[in-house]
Amino acid sequence: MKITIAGAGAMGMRFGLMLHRSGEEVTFIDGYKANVLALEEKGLQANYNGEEVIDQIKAYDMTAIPTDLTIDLLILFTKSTQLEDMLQAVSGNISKNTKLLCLLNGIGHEKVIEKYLSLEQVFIGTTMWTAGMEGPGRVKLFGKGSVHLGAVDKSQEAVGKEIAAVLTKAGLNAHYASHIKEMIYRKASLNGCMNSLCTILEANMAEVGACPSTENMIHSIVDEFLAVAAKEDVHLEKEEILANIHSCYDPQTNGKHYPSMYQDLIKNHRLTEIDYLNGAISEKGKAYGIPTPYCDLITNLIHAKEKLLEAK
Ligand code: NAD
Ligand code: AOT
Repeated sequence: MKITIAGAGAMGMRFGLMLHRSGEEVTFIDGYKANVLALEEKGLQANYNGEEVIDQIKAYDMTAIPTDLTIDLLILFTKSTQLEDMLQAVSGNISKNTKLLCLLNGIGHEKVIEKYLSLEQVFIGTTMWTAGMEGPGRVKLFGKGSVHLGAVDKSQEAVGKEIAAVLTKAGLNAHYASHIKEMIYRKASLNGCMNSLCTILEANMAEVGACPSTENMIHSIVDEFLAVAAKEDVHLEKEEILANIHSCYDPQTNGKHYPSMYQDLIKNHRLTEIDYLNGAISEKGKAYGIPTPYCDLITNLIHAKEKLLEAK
C-alpha cells in the first residue's frame, strides 16, 4: 500500500518506521526543513526499544511534493495547529481513492478535514502509542500502545477494518471502533490532564501521578470534559476515564513519557495544542453554559507560559 505520512515528527516517524518495516511503501511529507534534509541524507534514525536502527524512507518538503505522488492512505501526524496548512499542501495529491487517517490528539479536526475531501474517505481515531523527537530525523521509541479508528461515514466500516489490519500487521495494535466520538473524548480527557499538568509541573507522567495533590485536579478536569461531552450526547464513565489516566503512571510502561505538550513548550519553546484540548472544553463550555474553571485556568496558564518562554 502507498502510505504517505503527513507530519514526520515524533509520531509520524514511529508509524512510518513500523509500517516501513512491515513492507509498506512509506513516504514522508514534512514542513520542518532540517528534518526533511536529515531524513534524506542520513535516513530515519531511531532508538527503537533500546536498539539503534536506521531506515531509508523517502521524504519531501511540503512545498515540493511531486505531482505524481500517489497516496492510497494518508496518515496525518502534524500538530493540530499545523493541520490546515498540511492539508492545503497535500491537497493536489489527494484523489477519490485516497483514504485519510487522522490520529491527532484534540477535538474537532474533522471540521478542518472536511474542507479537503469527502467524509466517506475519512477515518479518525486515537492512539496510545508515544514517541519523542530527539532532533531532525531522530526519534526515541519505547513502551507499548494501541490505535482505535473508525469511519466518519459508517458505510465505510469495511475499509476502516482493512486500514486497522494494515496497522496491526505493522505491530501497531489497531482496532476498529464504531464509537469514535467516545474514543476522541476519552483520549482528549487524558491529554487534558496529563499533557497540561506535565507541562505546568515540568514532570513526566509517573512523577505527576506520584504527587497526591494532582488527584483532585484530575477529577475536576475530567468532570469538565465529561460534562461537555454529555452535551454532545457522548456519554463516558468517569471511573473508566480515571483508570485510563492512572494507567499512564506506570514507569514500566509509559510513565517515563513526557507528553508532546511538554516536548513542545518546555523542551523546544514551541506553541502547544492547548486550544484543542482544555481550551476547546472552555470554549464549548461557554457555548453550552457549562462552567469549566479548571480548563479555563489551565488554558490561561499554558498560554502565559508560552508567552514567557517566547514560544513560536
Ligand atoms: P511533533 O511536534 O514531533 O511533530 C509534528 C510536526 O512538527 C512535524 O511536522 C515535525 O517535523 C514538526 N516539528 C517538530 N519539531 C520541530 C521544530 N523544532 N521546529 C519545527 N518543526 C518541528 O508532534 P508529535 O508529537 O508527533 O504529535 C503529532 C500528533 O500526535 C499531535 O496531535 C500529538 O498530540 C499527537 N500524539 C503525540 C504523542 C507523542 O507521544 N508524541 C502521542 C499520541 C498522540
Ligand atoms: C500519551 N501521550 O498523547 C499517549 O504525548 O500527546 C502525547 C500523548 C498515550 C498514553 C499517555 C500519554
